[in-house]
Amino acid sequence: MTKKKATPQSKRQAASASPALDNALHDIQPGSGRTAVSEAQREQSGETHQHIKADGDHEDAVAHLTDNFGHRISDNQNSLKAGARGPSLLEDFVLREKIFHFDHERIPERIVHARGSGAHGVFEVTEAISELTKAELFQKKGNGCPVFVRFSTVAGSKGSKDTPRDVRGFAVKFYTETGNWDLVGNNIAPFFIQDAIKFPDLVHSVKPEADRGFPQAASAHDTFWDFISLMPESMHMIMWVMSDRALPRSLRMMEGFGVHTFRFVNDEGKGTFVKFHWKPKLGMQSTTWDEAVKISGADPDYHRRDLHEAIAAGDFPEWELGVQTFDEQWAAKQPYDVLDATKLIPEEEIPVRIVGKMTLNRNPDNFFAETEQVAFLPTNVIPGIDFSNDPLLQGRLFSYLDTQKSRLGTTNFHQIPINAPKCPMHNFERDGLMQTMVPTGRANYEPNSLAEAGEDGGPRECPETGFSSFRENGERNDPTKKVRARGELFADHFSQARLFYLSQTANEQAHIASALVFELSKVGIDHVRQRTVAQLRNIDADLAKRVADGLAIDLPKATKPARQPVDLGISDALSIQKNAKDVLNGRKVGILFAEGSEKKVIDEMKKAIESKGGTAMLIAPKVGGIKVKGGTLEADGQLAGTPSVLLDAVALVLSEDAAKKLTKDSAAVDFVCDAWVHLKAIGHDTGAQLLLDHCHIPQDAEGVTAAGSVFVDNAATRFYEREPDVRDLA
Ligand code: HDE
Repeated sequence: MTKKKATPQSKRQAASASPALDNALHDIQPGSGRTAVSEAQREQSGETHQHIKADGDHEDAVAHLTDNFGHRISDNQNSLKAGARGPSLLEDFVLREKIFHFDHERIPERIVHARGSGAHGVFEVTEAISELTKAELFQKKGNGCPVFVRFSTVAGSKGSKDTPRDVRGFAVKFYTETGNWDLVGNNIAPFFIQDAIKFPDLVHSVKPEADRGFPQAASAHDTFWDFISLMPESMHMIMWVMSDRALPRSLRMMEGFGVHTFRFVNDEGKGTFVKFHWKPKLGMQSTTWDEAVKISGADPDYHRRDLHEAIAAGDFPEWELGVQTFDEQWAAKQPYDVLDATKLIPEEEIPVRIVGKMTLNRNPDNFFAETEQVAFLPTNVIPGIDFSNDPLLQGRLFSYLDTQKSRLGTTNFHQIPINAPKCPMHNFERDGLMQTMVPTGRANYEPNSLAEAGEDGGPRECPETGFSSFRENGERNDPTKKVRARGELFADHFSQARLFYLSQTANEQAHIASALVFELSKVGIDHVRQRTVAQLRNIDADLAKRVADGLAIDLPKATKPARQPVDLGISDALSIQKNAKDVLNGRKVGILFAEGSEKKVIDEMKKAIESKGGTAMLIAPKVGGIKVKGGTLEADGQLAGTPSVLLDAVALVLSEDAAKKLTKDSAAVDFVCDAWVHLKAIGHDTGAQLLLDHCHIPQDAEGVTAAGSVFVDNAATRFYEREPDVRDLA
């Protein structure tokens, strides 16, 4: 394709020929930001290009179109083809990335509350309630924080209308200094059901019917009313849903409710039940049903548009936050259960006390990034606000975290800016899909003592200011206490460690001591070695001493056990060696041979091994047919590739000449020496003696015998007695 240079004249001509290009050219005003450096022109085949002028500012990185990895794009109108009329080329990474990204633009919509409209705002405390809650936010009049609010319908899909007869979600995320607090409520005070376990049934029944996929965003159909008619507990909410509350005139004109009974906890740890209310500054207004139906045709985005336009015009929507608070004694006297989410507390019984004001003052910058990706979690509470035992609320505490994983695809959804707290957050959670944080250092666990070694040890828990669950359940019929604690006897950390150690054979104990020496020798932090040996002293004094000796350090003082260990004696069942079976089944015996070996000896040994359930493996310097005395033999494994570490016992059937030759082959020498130091049975014929001598293996050593039936028996075991001769154990 030849490029035609755009002259001012050709631009004018093109502009007059196309309204779209007219607009593009209209955009291009000197000094109007990005477009100032671009110019529009038509290519030969008529497509419009808006590109940086040849003599424009090529240093201006922001103005230049790039792919996701920062490569500048020269042509965003044409894919790369084999000739102007040829097929597209696979190497066109610009095309492929663009389409790939587009193909994956959608994420699963919310199962309920899919259609929503969001706004940013601020919350301000208008009356301190420190006597009720220790929540930092409510300690002082004038305290405040940013918020993000998402209003929603419940039943309809993401693209459904704004004005069905439906409940409206009223979810507020408070970005407080002590963490996010999500008050995820509705515009209707009671709920349909009393227990979380019924929620999937409720939602299935109201959603489009399973076989036909309709009706959309409507409760007026068989399955919903079938379910409701069998669910008398829903009748209270049904009253509200059939009322004009389900037809709000504007999202700005709805009340909001926390629905559940929550709990305030004050500085002294005293709990007070609380129900939350949002009161709109504009009061409540509704449409009529007929109006709502017609609005859904005339403007399906009626509420979203209304909210957006009001905020854009500076007519900021406002709500007051109110609380109804009461104690268990009061609750016990009511003719309903305050833990039952299908009930409300009449305001005439307990007036709503106004404690704060919320103002929505900023539209989202990006609908997807904010309104779609916002993830509310009823578990997001702050110290001073806690849950009640409402069984519906308890189910929600599980559900919301869970749903975000399938909606947003990653456990790191908290890193999406709209979900991230605006206060500092630090912990030891790591990695996972779409991780964007790059934590430094190696403290990804605690407790740790890395700080003592001059490293960053990371953050620490705080019983003073950290969230600690309200201890007394307090509710009727439930005297149990919620604690983060363990039973008393869990504090005995050493008795059974001692039982285990003392139950081992002397050789096994030496292995444990040596393993500790090895591991701790790899530890570069001195105080960690010291502390570990100090812990060992509570298990067995001798063990601690052996390890300290092995590390060449002074024996440190024992750590103080949380609970004094007791002597539990010895349990033979804990030892491997005491319970060894010494059978050949499952074990592999290698037979090393070479040219000139006795075929008969090899055949007989193979037969004897297999008759006892073992596997015999022939190994030779070469794998093909090897001439042996009495015929030819093929090996199963080549010597260099089949070291004796892969075998449980080894037999050496070699002519003297072959043995002599093998003393010069490190694979053969390692084969024999390793079998020896790994305490394996070794069988050999007279020819192989030369190789054994070369490896300094004593003639009458334990487990080293002639390659006959004794060897086959030996092959079923390991010769731990030999160990002191081959290894210096701790
Ligand atoms: Fe929800 N609810 N819900 N819900 N709910 C969701 O969470 C769920 C309940 C409410 O604008 C989901 O992030 C269960 C009561 C609102 O993003 C999901 C139960 C109340 C929103 C979920 C309930 C609500 C949701 C879908 C019974 C009023 C929209 C996507 C135990 C107090 C929040 C998501 C937003 C959203 C589950 C009951 C209000 C599936 C299991 C009661 C306002 O997790």
